[in-house]
Amino acid sequence: MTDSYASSRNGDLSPSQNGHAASSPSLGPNAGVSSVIRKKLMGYVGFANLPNQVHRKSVRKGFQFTAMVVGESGLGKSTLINTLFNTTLYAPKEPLPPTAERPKTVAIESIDADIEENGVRLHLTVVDTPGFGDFVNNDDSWRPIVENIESRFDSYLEQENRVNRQKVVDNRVHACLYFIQPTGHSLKQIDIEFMRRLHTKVNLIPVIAKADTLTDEEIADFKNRILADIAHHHIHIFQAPTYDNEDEETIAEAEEIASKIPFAVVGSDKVVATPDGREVRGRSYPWGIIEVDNEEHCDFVKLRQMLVRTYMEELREYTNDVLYENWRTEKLLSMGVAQDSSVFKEINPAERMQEDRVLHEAKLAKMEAEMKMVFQQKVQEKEAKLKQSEEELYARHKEMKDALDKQRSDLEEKKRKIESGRPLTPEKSNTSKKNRFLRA
Ligand SMILES: Nc1nc2c(ncn2[C@@H]2O[C@H](COP(=O)(O)OP(=O)(O)O)[C@@H](O)[C@H]2O)c(=O)[nH]1
Ligand SMILES: [Mg+2]
Repeated sequence: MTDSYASSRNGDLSPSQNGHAASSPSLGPNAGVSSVIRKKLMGYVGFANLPNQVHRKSVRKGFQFTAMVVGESGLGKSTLINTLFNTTLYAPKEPLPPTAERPKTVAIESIDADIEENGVRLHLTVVDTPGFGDFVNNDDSWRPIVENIESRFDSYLEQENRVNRQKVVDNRVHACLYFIQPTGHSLKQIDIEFMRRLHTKVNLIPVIAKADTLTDEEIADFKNRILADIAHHHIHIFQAPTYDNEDEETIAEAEEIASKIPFAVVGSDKVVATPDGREVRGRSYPWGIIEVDNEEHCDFVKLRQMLVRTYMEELREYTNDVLYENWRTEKLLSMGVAQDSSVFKEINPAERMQEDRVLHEAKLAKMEAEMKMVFQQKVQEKEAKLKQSEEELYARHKEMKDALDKQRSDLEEKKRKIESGRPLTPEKSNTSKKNRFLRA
């Protein structure tokens, strides 16, 4: 399905209005740095053309953007998508006959469209979630949606791990428009549950559906209560980053957009004639006409600016750098593939030293224990040896003592014989020698 539209009013993708390319952090060497030294150049260098280079590349490749719409049926999701991209992405739907078999779960449907405007191509995918919140029990309505978002992450991860990464198709959901019923009260349980489950996986953009059913005052109160609920439940909705090297106009625009969240929107793909003779996209009521492109009437224009003109690139970047990256780390960890965090994370030197010291101490303790063990072993060996030689010594000592005892008894025997006057039997030469000496 290819639709081409080139209205100058909606020139969101035209090169001259391409606000997001110039403010993309991947371009700005100053982005994110708080103390930027501003210098005057002495002549023309040429890098001012950088945004155009990136832009040209993107124009050649085309932009790929995936938006998801979630909300109870009949809140105007399909109508708003048609209004946003000014095409009939969704054909008018015939209401189901009362006898028709109705689906029992949230279905996920996606529609692809190539839209071209002033030579810029946008490959748009819209993921619709019919059935969300339509059942008696909606406790698990969020589940198929989370699964869908994660399976898109899965497919991207799988492509990233391929050897050939030339043709990576990015099917990840870059933004999720969450339609809040215009009750004028506050968020419902199902809204809170959905946002709590999804806010770490997708850029959430809350919108108040069919805002033409509420008065200005009611809308202002409702917005405040919604924001309070969101803050109370620590839900993170998409916030546009701000760069400090931006001009006042851009900053003012960013503030203006931020001040309208949650956007109170009205959708219509019909053109109606106003009493003063203009042809506008809007809804006609007996008491007047509500114009979707009129900022006095609703926040539709601001929502479109955020989604298409100003922050499309930021939404894609945040999806890739934060949401997908967190999911990937968690996934790898759960698979037991521990990422060496020291490679990726910034290192705090004090923490690092502390870690090193603990490691070093553990190593020392281990060495000490080993040395003790070796020492004890050696001592035991030595003791055993000593014991053995002691026994040997003792045996020898006994032997010698026995021999001596025998000699003494022999001598005493001899002495007794001599004293009794019996002649000595010449036994040994040394005794006879001794006797000779004695005689001399
Ligand atoms: N009052 C009002 N009605 C709307 C608006 N947007 C859509 N509708 C109507 O609401 C009905 C359901 O719209 P649809 O886009 O099919 O809702 P979906 O089920 O959320 O996709 C249709 O009759 C629309 O004409 C709106 O902003 N205000
Ligand atoms: Mg629909």
